[in-house]
Amino acid sequence: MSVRSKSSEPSVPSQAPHRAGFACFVGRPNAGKSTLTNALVGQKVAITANQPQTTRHTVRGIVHRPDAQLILVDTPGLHKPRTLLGERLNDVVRTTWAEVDVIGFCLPANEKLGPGDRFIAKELASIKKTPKIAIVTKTDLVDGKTLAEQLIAIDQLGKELGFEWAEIVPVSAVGDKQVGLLADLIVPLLPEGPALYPEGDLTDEPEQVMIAELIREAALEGVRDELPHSIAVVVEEMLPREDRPADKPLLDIHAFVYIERPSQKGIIIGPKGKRLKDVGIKSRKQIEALLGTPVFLDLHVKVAKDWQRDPRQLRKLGF
Ligand SMILES: Nc1nc2c(ncn2[C@@H]2O[C@H](COP(=O)(O)OP(=O)(O)OP(=O)(O)O)[C@@H](O)[C@H]2O)c(=O)[nH]1
Ligand SMILES: [Mg+2]
Repeated sequence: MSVRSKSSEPSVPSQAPHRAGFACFVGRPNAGKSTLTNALVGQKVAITANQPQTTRHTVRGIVHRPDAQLILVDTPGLHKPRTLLGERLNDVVRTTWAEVDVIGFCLPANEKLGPGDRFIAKELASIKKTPKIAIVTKTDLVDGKTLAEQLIAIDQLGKELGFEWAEIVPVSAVGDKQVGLLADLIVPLLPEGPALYPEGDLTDEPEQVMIAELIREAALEGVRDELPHSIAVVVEEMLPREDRPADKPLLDIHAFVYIERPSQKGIIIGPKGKRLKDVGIKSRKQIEALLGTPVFLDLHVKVAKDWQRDPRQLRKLGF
């Protein structure tokens, strides 16, 4: 086992060759993959929420360093699928980990290893050629003893399955602990080569998708049970408002918030439309920060009956 802490941080030799490559974060839903991706990139490229299955497609976040370009591929949480959407998401994760140079398996420090983690670890064990780093997330939530026990359990899990973790690294994305160290440990595992993305690019997400995600993130806040899974957002149109003076532009964005059943409409809209209005205000601020221009956000709620289970609806919603 090689648990790293700051004191054992490897120093990068000045003549080290430039490296560039891909590392994906996998793990159960809610393990902290997207929060860690954002912390490493230094900007929000993936939405996060205290709900499982927040991430629904792979999101690339790009870390630029003098010695390397590290492309992080944040993936949807791997889980037992209950819907066609769930199956599609799991397929996406498996395709991704077959294509990357390093796999980062995220396990929250504050939850004991469970069947879900074992299931993922078992699948990872069959990918022999790719180095696997175990990342213990959310270390700010536990004391030293709990963390130590978790590190030992993870080491043991690798041994049981017949492989050795390349590293076991405890991090806290929220507390900004050992996030830089994690990048230092991944970089030497990347192939030598020139940068793959232009300097300054932090993600390759299309603007329209990022906007839809920011709206979904705002819509997820405070909803419970099945509703988070039922929400999908699509940006239908983005147009600069006509007849505006050049120094006072306004961008009109029309978006639909989809739900699965008419009965969910009232919850999303809220009494007298208040909830939807709040979602609009909150996401508009973030969209304006992202685009650097004032925005008029027009949100409509629409029912797409049982879209998570319907192949045609899934296709329409981009899955
Ligand atoms: N205290 C603490 N909370 C964290 C940390 N990292 C993530 N969280 C919280 O854990 C929850 C889940 O985080 P996400 O980053 O959305 O988790 P995820 O693994 O991407 O989840 P899915 O996309 O659903 O698979 C959010 O409420 C985060 O704020 C951390 O380092 N410390
Ligand atoms: Mg996520």
